[in-house]
Amino acid sequence: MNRTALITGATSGIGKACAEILTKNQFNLIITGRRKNRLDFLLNELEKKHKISVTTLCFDVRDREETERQLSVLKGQTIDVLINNAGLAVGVSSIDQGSYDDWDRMIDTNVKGLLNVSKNIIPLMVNQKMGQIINIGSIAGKEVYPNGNIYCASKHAVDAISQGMRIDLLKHNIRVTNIAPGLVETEFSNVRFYGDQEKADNVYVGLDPLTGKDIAEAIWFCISRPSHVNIADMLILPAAQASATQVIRKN
Ligand code: NDP
Ligand code: 8X3
Repeated sequence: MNRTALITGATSGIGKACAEILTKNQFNLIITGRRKNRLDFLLNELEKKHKISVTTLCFDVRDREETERQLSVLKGQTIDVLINNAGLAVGVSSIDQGSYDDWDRMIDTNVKGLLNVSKNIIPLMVNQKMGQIINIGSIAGKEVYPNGNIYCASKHAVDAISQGMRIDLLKHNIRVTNIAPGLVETEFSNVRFYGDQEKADNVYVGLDPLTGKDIAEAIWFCISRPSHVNIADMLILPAAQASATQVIRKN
């Protein structure tokens, strides 16, 4: 029987690449995001290519009531895997210059949004007596870099939440994995720089960044392990990156 995964933030980047690799491996999917046209497009594309079913749920993970309402349609379904991927960085500012609005967007999406989704899915997994949760953290959850302050704080929170989930859900046979990527070229930097594509492109100039597919393949490795194996934590960097601040660029 096909297994089922729920992926948040599947409309681009890492989440979309996860949707592609999971359907290729015969998973049925529930994909979420705020951009309905992209969700619909992905549904058509994936269902055409593979003999699987895709459900789309369009909502903002920051909206707790709406998240609960949308996810309530899943009651009674088996959810084998939850990929908590939806997230973003907004701005690159020194702590004394940052805006409340940017801080709220990051904390409300990366931390509270992840919790809003998890709170609705974990009870299903507890009932099933099995499950796997993949939280997308970051190298920014392992290190802090200049002007990364609140984004780093939000990803350190994801790292801590992954550890807490692993401890508390042990008795329920729910495996928890924290994935911590370095530089991945997606829409991430475009969002971080408020749509300034030139600034976004500069982040990756002179180096080969990771792709969403690289991260999705690592996630697939975690998901495809036998049930007695849990990959607890994975830091994945481009070969040109040694730490959050150390990269080597070609001239
Ligand atoms: P993208 O911007 O390409 O994708 C982000 C996804 O998150 C989109 O599908 C977006 O969907 C969704 N999303 C953002 N905000 C919300 C929201 N409020 N409600 C619902 N969905 C939301 O970036 P990435 O693929 O790179 O990012 C995915 C994850 O990976 C993030 O958690 C990010 O922090 C993390 N990460 C990224 C790295 C990188 O270098 N790119 C490195 C390390 C971690 P929509 O806009 O349709 O709502
Ligand atoms: C995204 C990677 O280095 O921009 O989490 O924080 S970084």
